[in-house]
Amino acid sequence: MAGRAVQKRRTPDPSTFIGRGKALELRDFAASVGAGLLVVDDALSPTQRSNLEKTTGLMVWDRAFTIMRIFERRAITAEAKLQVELARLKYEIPSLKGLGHQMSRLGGGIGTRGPGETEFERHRRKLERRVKYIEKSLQGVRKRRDLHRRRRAKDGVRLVSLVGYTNGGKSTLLRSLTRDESIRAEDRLFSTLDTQTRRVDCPSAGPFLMSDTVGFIKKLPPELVAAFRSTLEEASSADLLLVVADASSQTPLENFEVVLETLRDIGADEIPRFVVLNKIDRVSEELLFVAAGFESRGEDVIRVSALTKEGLPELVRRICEKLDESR
Ligand SMILES: Nc1nc2c(ncn2[C@@H]2O[C@H](COP(=O)(O)OP(=O)(O)OP(=O)(O)O)[C@@H](O)[C@H]2O)c(=O)[nH]1
Ligand SMILES: [Mg+2]
Repeated sequence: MAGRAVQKRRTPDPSTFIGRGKALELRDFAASVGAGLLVVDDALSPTQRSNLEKTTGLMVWDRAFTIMRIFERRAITAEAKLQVELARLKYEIPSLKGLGHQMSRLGGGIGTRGPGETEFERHRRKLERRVKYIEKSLQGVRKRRDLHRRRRAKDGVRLVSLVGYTNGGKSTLLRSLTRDESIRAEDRLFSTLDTQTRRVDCPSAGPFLMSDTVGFIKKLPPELVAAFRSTLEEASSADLLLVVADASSQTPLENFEVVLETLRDIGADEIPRFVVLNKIDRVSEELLFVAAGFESRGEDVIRVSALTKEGLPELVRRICEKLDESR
């Protein structure tokens, strides 16, 4: 990153969001350090984005687009790829509308439709057909998943879902519990976009399934939430949720709020849950404080380190106990 700027305004500038003066300042700064991309940590309208690009001469990404680009790079399975593409199309089509408006104005005047507009209309229709196609394929995936879910319920297999803010350690936890090295866990945002399910054995009772899925983040673009809905909804059919919280985060309770909001959104906030306070190997005194914060909200906290495996036997014991209780 070449630099960072903060703009304080009472209201965003309708035409450039940050204001023309600030935009020119950024243009000069970018030129002096050789930067080519401006990332804005908020939502821009298509007009603001294009005006900012014109004024600064930089490529401009807003928060939604940036998160989408990260998702795009992380998507591995066909389903995740389709979901990201759908989100991107839904994000781009409205901005094309703005463009079409400009084009028709340019070509208009004599009462004929400009050649630009027809070209644009064709392009937009093509994108809209693609949206329809993707939505249909995703529906198929959802149906198959429903079928699995019903079969699982019929066979009495219990499901525990890992949820939580991105980078909290969900995948690491699943990897440690199952000793499955093929599960990817990395120090970056949205390392997991797909659902992965593994079997975990209870010491005394039968096994249960544990599934890991996409992490949550604040101000996730609505296009992405919509596209990843079926993946997020996996958690709503669980018998027990493990909300993984990073004890070493600067804002564990704020992140937890975001997670709760998402859980409410997908109808999973009434499912029994534990807060798994992870990464305790990275904190000392503060831990008491963070744990107390969760406990004062009535949460059942279990402290672990997915990395050093401290607390994991206790976690499994508590999970099995809970599943047994609710049987
Ligand atoms: N020190 C420490 N690091 C951990 C622990 N658990 C996970 N990490 C690290 O935290 C980072 C994120 O871990 P992941 O397991 O990928 O996190 P995640 O919740 O699956 O993240 P997303 O898939 O992006 O939602 C990795 O660099 C892990 O090595 C832990 O208990 N202690
Ligand atoms: Mg993960």
